Amino acid sequence: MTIDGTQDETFDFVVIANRLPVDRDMSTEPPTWRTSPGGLVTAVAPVMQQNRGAWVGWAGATDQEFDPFDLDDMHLVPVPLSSEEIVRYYEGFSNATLWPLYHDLIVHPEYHRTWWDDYVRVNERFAERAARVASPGATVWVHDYQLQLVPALLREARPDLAIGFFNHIPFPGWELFAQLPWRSQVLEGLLGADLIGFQRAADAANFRRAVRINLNRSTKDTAITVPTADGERESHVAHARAFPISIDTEELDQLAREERIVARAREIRSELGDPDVLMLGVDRLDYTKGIRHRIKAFGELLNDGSILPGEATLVQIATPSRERIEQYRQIRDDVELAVGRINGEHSTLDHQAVHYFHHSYPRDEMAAYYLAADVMLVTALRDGMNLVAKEYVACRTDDDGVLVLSEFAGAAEQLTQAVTVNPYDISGLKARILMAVRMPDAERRRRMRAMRRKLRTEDVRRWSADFLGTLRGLAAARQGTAPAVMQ
Ligand code: ADQ
Repeated sequence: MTIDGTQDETFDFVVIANRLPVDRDMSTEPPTWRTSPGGLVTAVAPVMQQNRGAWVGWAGATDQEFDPFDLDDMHLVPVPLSSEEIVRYYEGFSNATLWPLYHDLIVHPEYHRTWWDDYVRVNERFAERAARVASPGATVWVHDYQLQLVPALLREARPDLAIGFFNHIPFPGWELFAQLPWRSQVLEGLLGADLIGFQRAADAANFRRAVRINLNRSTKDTAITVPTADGERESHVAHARAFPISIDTEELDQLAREERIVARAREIRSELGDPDVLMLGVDRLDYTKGIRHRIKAFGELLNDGSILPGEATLVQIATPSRERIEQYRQIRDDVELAVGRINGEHSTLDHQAVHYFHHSYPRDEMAAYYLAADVMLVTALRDGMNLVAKEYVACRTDDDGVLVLSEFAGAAEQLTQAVTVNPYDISGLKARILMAVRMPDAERRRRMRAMRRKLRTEDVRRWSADFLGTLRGLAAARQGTAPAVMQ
């Protein structure tokens, strides 16, 4: 039932994610909804439109309830969250417990029972809303670490559904995951799905190993047999394997070919004083992204004279992120201090060593920056995939540019022609940056062409089609029917 007492409509395809792909525009009277485009929307929008889809998620405003509504061919089902739940479930358990735990403990995860209680409560609310809007036998796709309990809750309420889960961030090795006081509940939550997708094969293997050790269940290849809650009989077989996410390659390629974007890229270079080498970093301002390590390496290259002042400029674009969490305030201070130091030592009136921007840019501007940059620095300490690396390659319509890519980002498994780095090794990082700066023209083009070829086929539509095709096949096998065709 909705707030006004009408019956819920039901849908054959339901996406569940922490956030709805919309923002509330308060400047109009009454306030209106605007879609906020993102990778996930691109991936699932075609499936949504062709299969009568709904999206269940938080609308971004605390302590407010909204009825479901339609926007841009999507049916959106808002899940209300109180400001206290945002503190405990979202900023707390999701982003100060799970996020650091799943990213190699780069900062210490905090374990609080009150945060866990709210995580459970909010997961139950998401599952309950989704169960109400899914039609019989519907396909439901749950996204990310904030909602790991939803698959089992849904299976209990609606065993008829085909349930998929995709984890956008890494899944840690058992030695780290074992710290989580609620580890078995999280594993059981995920195992409610027919298909559990991860970015890398290593993440899926970590998950299956945790299931073997912690739940004492056997696994065979990707399959895990899950008993019913009473342990009596076999409930279903869950599969855990890799589905590396990607980008809308074609759309970015087209965008980067537009004359206005090419002109803007030229303009950016000229506004920066036409440096010989333009290096670029683009990240959410997050301690996992290795921004400090990259700036340190660049600073040392200037200090020891390997790069001459005036030869190279580093542009660091950092999107504000999770600013109410202490460690995020800290990383911002650290980065800004480091940028200030380098500029103090190496900038002149007509040349600035580092340009630092702490804001978001529209897509067009991002494409122009990618096209303008000779060297892209992706130095994450741990990253599920890292779409920035793939976006850079997709925008290089000139087949030029060098990607320096952390071996700890999932993207390194597909973009094998990048210059790979271990960002913890500052001397190694400096050497690889120099290699990128000095790379001969022919080698740059050979590497870039190979990466572009790969992304042309391995794009985000292929990712969602692979995942959903596999999920439907598994669910059909479980029910002993032919797989329903997803368009
Ligand atoms: P994120 O940690 O957010 O995603 P990433 O994959 O790099 O990391 O995606 C960031 C997105 O934000 C990119 O599309 C990028 O263009 C955009 N962006 C970054 N800075 C911006 C700015 N200043 N202005 C405008 N846009 C900006 C999580 C995981 C990743 C995984 C993705 C998808 O942490 O590992 O790749 O989900 O699964």
